[in-house]
Amino acid sequence: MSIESLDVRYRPARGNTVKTPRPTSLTSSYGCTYDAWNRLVKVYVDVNTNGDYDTGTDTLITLNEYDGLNRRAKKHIDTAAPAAPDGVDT
Ligand SMILES: [Ca+2]
Ligand SMILES: [Ca+2]
Repeated sequence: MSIESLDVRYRPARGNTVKTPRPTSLTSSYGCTYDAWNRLVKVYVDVNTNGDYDTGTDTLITLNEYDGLNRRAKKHIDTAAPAAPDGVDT
């Protein structure tokens, strides 16, 4: 596989990566969402392939929470990812 075949997409206005290859399957990808301060908030499997995160449909594998000083205060992860993502652990 060549680097040119990877599907990586950016949101041009802000330069944030909105689609990135999965580590275990480079031909598949994860979606990424950011808040108004360009902080990575969600990484998800776009189950319905519409390019947006949909609660209840897409599988969330990372959820980051930040404090008022832009520090990541909490990171929720899906320990089943990347092999078999089933949503962030509670
Ligand atoms: Ca979706
Ligand atoms: Ca999980």
